[in-house]
Amino acid sequence: MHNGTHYRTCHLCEAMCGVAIEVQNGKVAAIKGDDNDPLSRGHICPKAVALQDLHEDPERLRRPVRKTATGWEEMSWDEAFDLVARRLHEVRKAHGRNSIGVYLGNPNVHNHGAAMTITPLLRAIGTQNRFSATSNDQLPHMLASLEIFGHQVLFPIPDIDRTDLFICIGGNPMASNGSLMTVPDFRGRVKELKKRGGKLVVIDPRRTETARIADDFHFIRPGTDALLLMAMVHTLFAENLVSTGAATGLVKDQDLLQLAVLSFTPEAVASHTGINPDTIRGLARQLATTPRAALHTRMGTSTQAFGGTTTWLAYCLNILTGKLDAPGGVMFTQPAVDLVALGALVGQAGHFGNRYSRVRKLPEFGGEYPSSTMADEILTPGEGQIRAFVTVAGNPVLSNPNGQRLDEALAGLDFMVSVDYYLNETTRHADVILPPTAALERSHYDLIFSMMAVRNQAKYSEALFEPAQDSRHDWQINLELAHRLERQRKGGKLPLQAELGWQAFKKLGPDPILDVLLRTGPYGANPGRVGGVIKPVLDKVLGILPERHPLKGLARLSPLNPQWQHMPKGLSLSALKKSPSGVDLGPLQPTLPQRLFTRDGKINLAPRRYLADVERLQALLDQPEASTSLQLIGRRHVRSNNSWMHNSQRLVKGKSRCTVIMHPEDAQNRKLEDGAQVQVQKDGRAVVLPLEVSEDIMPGVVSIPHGWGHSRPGTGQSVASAHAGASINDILDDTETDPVSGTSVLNGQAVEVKVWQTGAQSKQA
Ligand SMILES: Nc1nc2c(c(=O)[nH]1)N[C@H]1C(S)=C(S)[C@@H](COP(=O)(O)OP(=O)(O)OC[C@H]3O[C@@H](n4cnc5c(=O)[nH]c(N)nc54)[C@H](O)[C@@H]3O)O[C@H]1N2
Ligand SMILES: Nc1nc2c(c(=O)[nH]1)N[C@H]1C(S)=C(S)[C@@H](COP(=O)(O)OP(=O)(O)OC[C@H]3O[C@@H](n4cnc5c(=O)[nH]c(N)nc54)[C@H](O)[C@@H]3O)O[C@H]1N2
Ligand code: SF4
Ligand SMILES: [Mo]
Repeated sequence: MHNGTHYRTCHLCEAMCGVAIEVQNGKVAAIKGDDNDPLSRGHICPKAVALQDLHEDPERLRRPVRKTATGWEEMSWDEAFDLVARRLHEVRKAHGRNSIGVYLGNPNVHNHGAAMTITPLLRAIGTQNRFSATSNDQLPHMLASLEIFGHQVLFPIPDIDRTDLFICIGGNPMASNGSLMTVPDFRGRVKELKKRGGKLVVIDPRRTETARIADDFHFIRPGTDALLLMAMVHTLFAENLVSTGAATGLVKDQDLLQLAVLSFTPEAVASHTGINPDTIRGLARQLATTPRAALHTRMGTSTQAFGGTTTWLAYCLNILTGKLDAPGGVMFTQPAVDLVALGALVGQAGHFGNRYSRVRKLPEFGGEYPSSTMADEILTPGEGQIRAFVTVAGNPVLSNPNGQRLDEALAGLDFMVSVDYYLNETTRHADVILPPTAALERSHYDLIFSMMAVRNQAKYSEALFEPAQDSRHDWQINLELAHRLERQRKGGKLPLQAELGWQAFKKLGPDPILDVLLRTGPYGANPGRVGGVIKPVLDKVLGILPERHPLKGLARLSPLNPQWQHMPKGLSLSALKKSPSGVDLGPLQPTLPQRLFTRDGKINLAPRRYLADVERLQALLDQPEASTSLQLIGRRHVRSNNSWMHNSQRLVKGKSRCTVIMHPEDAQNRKLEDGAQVQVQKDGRAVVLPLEVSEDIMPGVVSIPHGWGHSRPGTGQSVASAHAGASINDILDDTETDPVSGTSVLNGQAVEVKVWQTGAQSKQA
């Protein structure tokens, strides 16, 4: 790369901020926000500059390494691929295809090359024992989208730039920069909302950074959001506030929903939630009577005991108040690469419960079992036990509940390979680590987060630096492994046709495919004159075909789709290269009813699996409100990114952020002082960390961030180790899952906190 400014998208979180990276003498000289990026408008957060640290980190692995009796040893790519394919194949041959487990981590969705090549790799491995970060994250949203709209990634996204009321429950976009809502510069957008006379309301067990800029804030007891939302739905029906707007005529089973909420009056749920009945009614009324309003829920409502049901109710509230598909409400996006339509075309709209995990009988979702049962599947002997493991861009020892148990499980495997560029708490168990190129050495296109952006846009970034000598991209690693595994399976040789296919894919890579997807998508090639001739004929043909005919699916995807005729056209890879700051595709547009993928074309308000959970909610109401133990919740900080950006000195410097926050009353009751080292424990597992006493957390609740705990031996991140912190997931129980969705309960588990006594301290006392 020559000296000058390079424009790209920061790939670290979901916000897709445009960055302007200045290069001098072949090195990054400065990283700033790109004012011309149509979505982020110049905004970046403190993590953006760490893109440089990540790139230059001498501890980032650059060559394949294998574990030997005397330590890690570099090896050639060819040797590494051969070894991995051979070992995996041996395990598969000896113990069956399900004896290999796979875990896919979060960064896969920030990497289009990886995302496009993971399917061939999974197919080549052939196992049903697949896991990912999804079940520790957004699974309830995917399930609700599947059940209600018929498609697992058809998410209703808050149209924040036009809303007048934004109700945020269990999300902290001031720290996270948004999730299932790609919203760079949340603060700036809230400022504009307020300038229009709008309001931000936050509901959270902690007075978060987002709560601090809110107009109204309410504490809620962890895990009781479903009760609050039931009572809000109750209020809508009781006060005749239901008005479904654009969804009118499309909604189904509204009466069943009305019946389900009957006994959940605001009075009935007040003491359990900690929110008084008038406030609950007020929230429902405001949502109903503000024409442009959106209710948004995220991690705190998703990864908890009622994650599935809470998320369903949140969807219902937006639908019942006419906010779905309405400007300023929640809307479906129309991305340039329409993975929703594409997914439906290839039969990937989603499925749930098609099979159940071996040990705990938990349901698959989209072909993956809940990650909370990963350790069970490795540790429990019997047919189908996992003996070899593949991790791709994940650190489940820190990100999965009961990380200690998983740590032990991974240590006992016959073979493990990790595609990752850090030697960390998880990859230290690998026999071979295959490190991909650094992010700045590859091109970037946000396939996934463009689907969730608060404004339609498209942006492609070319690689900033030439890949280091003898390095491999993620997509190259995935394809090479897949290819060799397929060959092994076929006894060393593939039929010519298949062999040619693999060679072509490996030669092409993801970008030419991206180009085709862009050209054939909604904003693709201009149909022009040809279209003028073909279109009327095509329309007639399509008119007589049944709704589910593949040709109809194809036409839906083509730029000829009448639904897309008003959209700007001409997107292709080369067009995007000419606009390195990105192309604005306008505000979100109404898309109902075309965008629905349910069989009957309806919006399903009362799917049976949620109705069946109402009984459990009723039981929650019958339990006593208070307990003597504390409820543990998580938190995020703007300078931290899950488990893997802690090797940047700039990000971790200063006071440790890995603390436990507790309300003064609870501290006093336990005779604990601010700054003391305390022990947080559950079922015999414990972590020790400093106490932060604060009024900003609800009494009865404590909070610890995740992704820390870098003190395990044998890792290769010295900065992170020097700022180790402790892992919340070392104490969280992996048997606690939401029965509706299989999602891990990462928020609201009961813990005890007491003073940690070192030898010296106990003598003093
Ligand atoms: N208690 C608790 N646990 C949680 C959460 C919580 O809120 N509380 N949050 C959950 C959520 S939302 C998520 S998404 C998960 C995240 O869980 P994981 O995805 O398991 O963990 P990460 O910390 O994101 O680790 C990412 C790994 O990918 C590597 N990596 C980074 N970029 C690349 C790349 O481009 N290619 C490759 N091959 N590797 C790369 C990093 O080195 C790191 O090892 O954690 C979950 N766990
Ligand atoms: N800086 C930074 N940004 C990130 C990440 C990061 O690690 N660091 N991770 C990225 C990823 S992978 C994701 S998935 C997103 C997540 O994005 P968010 O969901 O916005 O992230 P959190 O900050 O975990 O917000 C969860 C909130 O839920 C609250 N909460 C906990 N339990 C409950 C409950 O029972 N009810 C209610 N109502 N609230 C509850 C917590 O107090 C917290 O404020 O962030 C992304 N962005
Ligand atoms: S908010 Fe920060 S980490 Fe996220 S994309 Fe923007 S600059 Fe990157
Ligand atoms: Mo996540």
